[in-house]
Amino acid sequence: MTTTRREFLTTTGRAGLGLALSELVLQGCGSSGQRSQPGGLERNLNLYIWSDYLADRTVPDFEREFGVKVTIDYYESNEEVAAKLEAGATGYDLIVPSSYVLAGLLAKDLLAPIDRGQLGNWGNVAPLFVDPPWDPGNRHSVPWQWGTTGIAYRKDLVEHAPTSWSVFLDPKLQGKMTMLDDPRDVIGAFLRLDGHSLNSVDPAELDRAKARAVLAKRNLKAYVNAPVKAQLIAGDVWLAQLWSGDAAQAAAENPAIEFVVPNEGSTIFVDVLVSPQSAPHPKAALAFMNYSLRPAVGAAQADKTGYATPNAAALPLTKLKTPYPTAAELARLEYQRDLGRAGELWDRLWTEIKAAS
Ligand code: SPD
Repeated sequence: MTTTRREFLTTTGRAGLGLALSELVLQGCGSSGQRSQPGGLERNLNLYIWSDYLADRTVPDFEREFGVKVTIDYYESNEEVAAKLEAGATGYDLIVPSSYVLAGLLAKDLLAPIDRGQLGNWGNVAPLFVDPPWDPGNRHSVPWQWGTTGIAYRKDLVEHAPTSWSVFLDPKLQGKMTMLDDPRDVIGAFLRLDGHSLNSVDPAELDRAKARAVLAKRNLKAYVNAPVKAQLIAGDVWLAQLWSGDAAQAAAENPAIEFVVPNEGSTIFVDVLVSPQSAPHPKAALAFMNYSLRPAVGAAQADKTGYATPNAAALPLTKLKTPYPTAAELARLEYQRDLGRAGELWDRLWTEIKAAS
């Protein structure tokens, strides 16, 4: 893996010493110390990220090259990471929420601005993710990976390939289906089924989506996120609402697993690297952001996780070249947006859906 001169200068403040310097510094100070390296790069980084969202070499290669020890914690939902930060959790240097979560965190002044002049690899970001509505000027976030929400299914077990969110209302598949443990995706799917925006704040539209979700719940085995992969692979679950990359990971283990975006449309999401204001190691966080934008790192990420890369320079290097969506495709895909005050109504409906029998 190569480091550009600009990137190297940014992260170490020195030219020409590279990997050897990192290794020397590590040997000199021990791997757990908090002293910073030459150039001010701290020696630790605390990453809080979705499960199954890292290629095998992403973190070890960063640690070795930059002389930074990375500690990783995992979460399974946007609600989990947002709640933790809003409750005052400190210690994280980087988190990876979906783009719509930013508005709430920014409103509470929980995110640190990024000095993009320090991101030598920024030019690799595809135009679709530059100056986006969720982060004007990309002041606080770096895109990590993007994907869609759809339906993963076992083509050898279900009689008909699903094409609609209405499949979850079909009692023939009772006990063999799951939906995501994610209010935005579950309620959003039933809003789309009725032809509404998955960001609706209209109480009547939301009531109908809730009623459908409650009906569907009778047919579900569970609400579950990433761990459903093993159940699909084993055949305990035949059909699951799932994110594209997790579906691709399952399909890599069992080729009878297919993934479809329903005709009514669905979510397109981008998860983004952001650094909390309270980050104890802000320079290491910035170095990781810049590292993540290298073409080879982006390509390895896409190939391992099945999620698409927002890195235009990485795309040609990927084995599975997921193209950026066309205008026609974007017409039936929606980014989730912050719901503002209607978030409370969504929370109440989700609580009622979860409590329904
Ligand atoms: N295993 C990685 C999962 C990442 C999913 N992010 C999706 C967010 C949808 N709103």
